[in-house]
Amino acid sequence: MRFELHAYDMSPFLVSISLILALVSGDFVQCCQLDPTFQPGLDPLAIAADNESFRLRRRDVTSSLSKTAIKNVQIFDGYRLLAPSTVVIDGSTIGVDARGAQEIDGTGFVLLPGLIDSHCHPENTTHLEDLSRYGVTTAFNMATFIPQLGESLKNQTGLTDIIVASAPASATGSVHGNITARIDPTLLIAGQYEAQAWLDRQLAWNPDFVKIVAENPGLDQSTLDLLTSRSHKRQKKVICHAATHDAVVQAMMAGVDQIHHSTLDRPVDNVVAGQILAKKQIVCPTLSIMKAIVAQRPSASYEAAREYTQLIHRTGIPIIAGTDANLQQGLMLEVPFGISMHEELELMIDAGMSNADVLRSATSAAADYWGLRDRGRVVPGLRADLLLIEGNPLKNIKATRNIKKVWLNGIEFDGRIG
Ligand SMILES: *[C@@H]1O[C@H](CO)[C@@H](O)[C@H](O)[C@H]1NC(C)=O
Ligand SMILES: *[C@@H]1O[C@H](CO)[C@@H](O)[C@H](O)[C@H]1NC(C)=O
Ligand SMILES: *[C@@H]1O[C@H](CO)[C@@H](O)[C@H](O)[C@H]1NC(C)=O
Ligand SMILES: CC(=O)N[C@H]1CO[C@H](CO)[C@@H](O)[C@@H]1O
Ligand SMILES: [Zn+2]
Repeated sequence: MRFELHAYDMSPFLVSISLILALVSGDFVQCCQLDPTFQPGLDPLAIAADNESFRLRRRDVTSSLSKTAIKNVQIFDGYRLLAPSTVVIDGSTIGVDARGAQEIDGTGFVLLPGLIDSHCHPENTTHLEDLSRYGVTTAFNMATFIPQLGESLKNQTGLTDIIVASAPASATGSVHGNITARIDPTLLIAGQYEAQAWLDRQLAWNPDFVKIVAENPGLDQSTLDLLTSRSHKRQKKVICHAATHDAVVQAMMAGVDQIHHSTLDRPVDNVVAGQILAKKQIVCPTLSIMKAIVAQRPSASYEAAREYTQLIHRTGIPIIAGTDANLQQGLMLEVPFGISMHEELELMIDAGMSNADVLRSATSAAADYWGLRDRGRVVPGLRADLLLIEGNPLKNIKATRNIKKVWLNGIEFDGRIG
């Protein structure tokens, strides 16, 4: 590896590096390089404090909550396209009664549930604004090394709703472990005997779910199994990073809830896919970052990732959309926030999914498989997380890029759209 950074430097830069490397386990260790001029040094606690002050400054944004009726609009309700009708945004939820509402003519437009990016790494409020302007109303932050930073992005009024992972569980001496070691070596797991203490420490700050890493060398099967079963006992979902064939098999065997990324070496076979299906596991292929990795490292195979996704879908395993968006100066594997979600939808279609399945994977299916009952569909009573576009995304998925308006929990995004 080329990284020469200072131990214990807790810069958010390192926080991000760790997740990108998250993708380069096993045979792909040399995939990324840093800009040699990069100067680490941002203080994550200062970012957290700033993001908290941003939250306070925006308190008044809630006053922009009002009642709006979008008339004569076609609705993709999370499952299918419905004939034109009226949708009411009443405060922070989708309402029923259009009386007294400001009207918007929705003729020629399609209204969708706000998009859900099931895998990304936002760090500051600019990232939230970028997600918001592209209609991503919920995003899952897939690695939280510093709880204060994770928490500081949650519940920011009028911006993307962020749901946060634990720190990623990784083994001493693994690719991920070596990165974790530079951020906070006390977050490493040296062997199964340390797994319970690691989990207790993470659950103490109450992350929304637990993230673990399957890689070789890495955590052994019994440690992955233990982390998974103990998390389940504490009612936490377990999401596993797996970017190679063998890592996917490990994640399957551990019984995790979701397997993230796609295989960059070779796809799994029908037998493994059948086992993933039988265990009711969910896959999030993150094709956007797989593509970014392959562009850096030609010996990694995008075709393997694509075939893997195709087989997963053909087998009937539920798929949810995620990008692995992250933005860090100096890092060669950047995937921008928000716009990447629209690219991801296109890549999933290229991997054999129908337009309707792809839209579900980014709305209703994502909400269902994450257990979010308050969103993901255009139904009265749910959060008014909505995306108004021009054009029919069931005919041409690129229509999701023609964004007209975005509402986040009932608040219309007031910055530049798209
Ligand atoms: C989210 O923020 C709003 C406005 O600041 C506040 O009223 C609400 O209690 C917060 N909700 C949570 C779950 O923190
Ligand atoms: C992690 O770092 C150790 C010590 O520098 C090194 O021996 C080991 O090869 C590294 N592991 C991987 C998988 O790169
Ligand atoms: C957030 O980080 C990006 C780099 O990814 C930077 O360009 C932007 O200025 C930062 N925003 C804030 C508010 O610090
Ligand atoms: C917009 C805002 O206030 N966000 C803050 C988040 O943290 C960064 C880094 O410290 C600040 O520059 C931003 O001002
Ligand atoms: Zn990631």
